Amino acid sequence: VDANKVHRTGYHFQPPKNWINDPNGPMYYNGVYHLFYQYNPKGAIWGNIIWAHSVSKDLINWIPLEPAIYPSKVFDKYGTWSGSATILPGNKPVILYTGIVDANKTQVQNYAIPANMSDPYLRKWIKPDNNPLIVADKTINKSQFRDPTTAWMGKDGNWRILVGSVRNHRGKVIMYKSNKEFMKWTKAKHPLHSAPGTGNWECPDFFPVSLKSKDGLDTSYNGKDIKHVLKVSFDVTRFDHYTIGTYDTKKDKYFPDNTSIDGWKGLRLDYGNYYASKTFFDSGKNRRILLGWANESDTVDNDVRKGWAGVHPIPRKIWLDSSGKQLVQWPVQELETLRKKKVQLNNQKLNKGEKVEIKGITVAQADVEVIFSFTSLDKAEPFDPSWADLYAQDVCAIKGSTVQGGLGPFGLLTLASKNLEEYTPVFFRIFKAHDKYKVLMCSDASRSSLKNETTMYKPSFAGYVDVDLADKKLSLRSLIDNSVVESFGAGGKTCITSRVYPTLAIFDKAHLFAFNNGAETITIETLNAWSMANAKLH
Ligand code: DQQ
Repeated sequence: VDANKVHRTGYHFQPPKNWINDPNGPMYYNGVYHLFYQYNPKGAIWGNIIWAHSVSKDLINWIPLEPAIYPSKVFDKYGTWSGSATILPGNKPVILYTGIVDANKTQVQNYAIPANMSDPYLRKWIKPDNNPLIVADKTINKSQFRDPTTAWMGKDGNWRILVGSVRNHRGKVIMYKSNKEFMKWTKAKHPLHSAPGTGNWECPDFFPVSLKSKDGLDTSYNGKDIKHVLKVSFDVTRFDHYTIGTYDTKKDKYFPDNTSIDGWKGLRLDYGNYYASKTFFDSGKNRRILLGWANESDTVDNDVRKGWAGVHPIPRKIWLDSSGKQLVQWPVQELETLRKKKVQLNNQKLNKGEKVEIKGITVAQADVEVIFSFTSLDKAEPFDPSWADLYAQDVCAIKGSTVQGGLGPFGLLTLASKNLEEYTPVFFRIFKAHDKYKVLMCSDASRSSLKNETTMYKPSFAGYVDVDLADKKLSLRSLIDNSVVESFGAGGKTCITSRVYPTLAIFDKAHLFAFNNGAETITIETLNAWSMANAKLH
């Protein structure tokens, strides 16, 4: 096999070669989904960044187009960094992006518009000469001032956007307002929000979610029965953090609910390798869609050797959980068109130490949905109070899939070699804390590869799942794609994306098992697994 091809994805978005990072300016326009993304046309490491462009009818199969935005003017000569699209009244799309203007990485906010509105794919974009639209004033650190959001219109008819920044370790989103012409932006009196000790905030995203329905809302919607979500990418942790809160339109400020922590230990969109994400409102299907970026976790040398780096996780529908306390995400239903051969298990018991192999499909490129059940919570292990200060990830590193437990660990062993020299377990472990049960979900890369480069990143990613165990069931879905394991616990309440590089468990040498290493017997109520066809990615 061609070494460059081993870990390429079959249905997770990636171009034929070179480096990619953030999704940019996603939008649904005249029946077409547009994806722009940060791309290095010259190699497999970050640099020379342009906006590459692909379009799709289903968010799964993509048609590559020519680059849309690339350095060419004084206001973006040193780089065209991340940004967002807004569809203005009259059905006119406009892109806002960050231009790098000098070797000191001075950042300004620019706009671009389609050159030819009758081209259904909007291939060519113009950057008018009245750019930049926004430059940093003297209170702003001009090399940490980037990633404009989709604009929203307030009740006063003025547009608003956020730009990510930092001052004295206080991450913030600076708000700018413009009249309806969209061309004259002034800084608002206060940032929409900020938080101490969080470092630089990249790729902010600010959007309304419904308290009543899983449908999405237009970014400018500001009626009744909604909450707002502020998501920012923490430069320091490299995770996408969010809070749910109230947008006070009079003060033009955002107040997070105190149902989660507003900082490093708060909620994350994904507890794995997932960064610089961005949502958009899909008016075709009335849903909000989340796109993100999963970087390599192999060494830079290996990235260069294989000639590519970075993939995009599957686009996810995103909505507010009925508790109002967190978001829920699920792969877009269009993904299911790639499902081919199916195998099924029903009512299969797994006693302590048992595992069952799932055979008959291409398990290195598969979609697996499973519902586990158990008859009692009595055997749940005690939750060590000292773990309360740790990240879930640290608890997973202590209590891995082979450490026998009470209720769990149980789950899947993905991308496993025949004799388990390599495997990436995705599993649950249920603890009893003083007044409630705590469900830990792990996607543990520590034994994913026999490759042993010291700088290779093999984290024991994990998050807690805030789920009602009254029905004594837990569900898990994993999208396995050669070097991607993208998992959704409890219907998408906790999501974890891992990048792994097996050397034995590749193609038809990969195996898939369900396992239980806990004293409580676990039942696989149903397990459906499908071979996944290749998507048209290029
Ligand atoms: N990537 C872009 C920046 C952004 C960062 C540069 C996040 O605009 O802050 O490629 O990954």
